[in-house]
Amino acid sequence: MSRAARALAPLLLALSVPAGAAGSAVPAALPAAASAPAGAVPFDPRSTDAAPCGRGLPAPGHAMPDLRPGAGGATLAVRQDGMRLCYVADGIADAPVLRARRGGELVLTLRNEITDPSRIEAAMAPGKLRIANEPVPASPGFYEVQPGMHHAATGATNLHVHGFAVPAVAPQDDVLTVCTDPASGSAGCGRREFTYRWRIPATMPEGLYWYHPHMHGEVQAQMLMGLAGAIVVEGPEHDARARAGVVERVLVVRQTQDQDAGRTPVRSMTAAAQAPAPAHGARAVPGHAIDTAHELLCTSNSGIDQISLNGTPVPVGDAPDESLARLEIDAGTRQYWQLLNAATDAFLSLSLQDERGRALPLQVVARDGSPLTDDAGHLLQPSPTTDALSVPPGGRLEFWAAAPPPGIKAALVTHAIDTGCAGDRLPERRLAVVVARGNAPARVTPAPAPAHAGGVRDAFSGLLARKVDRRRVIALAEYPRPGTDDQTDFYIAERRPGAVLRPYMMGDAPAITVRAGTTEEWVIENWTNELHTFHIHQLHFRVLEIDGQREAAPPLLDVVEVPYATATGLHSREGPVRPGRTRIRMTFPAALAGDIPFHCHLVDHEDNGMMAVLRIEKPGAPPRRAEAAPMAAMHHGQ
Ligand SMILES: [Cu+2]
Repeated sequence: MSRAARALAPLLLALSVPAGAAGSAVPAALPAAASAPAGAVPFDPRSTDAAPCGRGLPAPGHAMPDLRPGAGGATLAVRQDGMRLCYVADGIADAPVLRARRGGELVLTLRNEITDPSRIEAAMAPGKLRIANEPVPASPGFYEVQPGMHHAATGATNLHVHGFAVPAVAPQDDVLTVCTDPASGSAGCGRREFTYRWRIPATMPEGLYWYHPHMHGEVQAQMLMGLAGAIVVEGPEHDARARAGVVERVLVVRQTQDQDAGRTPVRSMTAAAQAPAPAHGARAVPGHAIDTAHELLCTSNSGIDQISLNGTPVPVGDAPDESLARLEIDAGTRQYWQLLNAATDAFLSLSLQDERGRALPLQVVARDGSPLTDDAGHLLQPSPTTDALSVPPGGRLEFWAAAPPPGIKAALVTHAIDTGCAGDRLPERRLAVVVARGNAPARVTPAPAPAHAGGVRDAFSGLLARKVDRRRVIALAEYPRPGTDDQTDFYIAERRPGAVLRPYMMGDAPAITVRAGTTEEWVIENWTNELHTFHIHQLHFRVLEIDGQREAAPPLLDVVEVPYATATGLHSREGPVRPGRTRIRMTFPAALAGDIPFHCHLVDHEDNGMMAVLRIEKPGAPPRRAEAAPMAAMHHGQ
């Protein structure tokens, strides 16, 4: 659950969302505005002084243009039009799909043209409560809970390349010290633009990655206002598909609203007062348990947040087909779809369904940029599935979609998801209509064989075969923020005796330090009434188990769900509350040494504290400088 970005609600209709700008100055084949309602402003993504983020909404099914920076790089400007922010390349305000090569360098200059940070603040300022929240009282046996605070929006922005196995060191993926200042307002970053040079390892899998701002405290606001885009790393598999004439589609789900206005806490099933933790002997023991008696309760949230597909709003409930993207596949063929969930907190659970609700098979190829492989790197080629495919915020899914049988109108559907009693409402929605074009052969031609049929080895191959050097338990918790701000404080902390729950602040020292080359197993525990996720920069991990269900083929991911807690009853042997648990294994390559953020990818949670830093130390290397200069100074100065 997150707080309302109420100011954004009226924006929705005016909001064009992501989509791409061409590498040339000409927008790539703007779709006919044929399906735009009469009277609507025609879509024009050209960025002008009068309309810095262009005009109108793209028609459903809009394909985002590509930007393929050459060796000299390209420039991506962040511009603002009132409550909208947009990525502009070559004069086109249509967040481009960045395209790069495996083993190549992606050079991009980010230029901050934000003119009015107060609008970002308006999107994130919490509502006021009539009755103040109380702090979580200190109780023997429980971890101390420190309150969070509001970070005022600065209008500074930066880029994170989500999923890239590149070091968290400037000019690569350093989100802790690199930022750019707005055209007016804060000058805490000391620069208006920054040139990123991401050196994509030859072993990094080709596939779907993405970019978004990572200014702690205002990530959600900047993303809701328009900032997120896809990155496709190309290589031999893409080349083979191109040679075979396969149609590829990049599908970006974004979120344009996060409304929790008027939510009213109600009795929580997991908020039963917890019996004091059993003390070992009579002496006082340091805190060793999570207080669930004071956590965020169940909430009644009447709103359903707006999401979009490639820039056009996804309707809720029955809606005419014309309001949806119409994705056509030549009869008897299949297409390669790369789907990014860039929503700020909406989970997806995807199926292709016919009109009677029967699922048609989809063949998954990759998740989170990683082809499905076993630990040795051999490609797994699971059969096409009719199971719903889960894509949490930040996650990606690449799959083959075959043309539906002749005469069948199918829909790409995201199913309703239970996010827990304090989570957001996520009803079933149709994202797109999917139909065959032309007359069908009864059988669909097979997908081309993978170019790397023998397998692919990346920085994380062999992870499961390694000895586990250390095991940790990481807890997720959340409590209403003390005072009259209608806000929640979020926490991620390693459980050890005497641990303190403290929301992340820019400049905080690393919470965990590991030596390069070591391997760890983490159990992420969710002690709250809502679904969370775990994401770590730079690294992919194997998911071993979720709530006791072992993964038969542990997937290699960079973001994973952590189920909500359940009430077990006061007399249960395991206590009144059992946390949701996700068990993962990670290794820390020396090539990725640096300070690596890990956090929940419901970005409001990250903004409000559910983030920490892991330091990978190179063996024998002198310790890195601990302070994170410009941004730390900026935030602490508030
Ligand atoms: Cu979360």
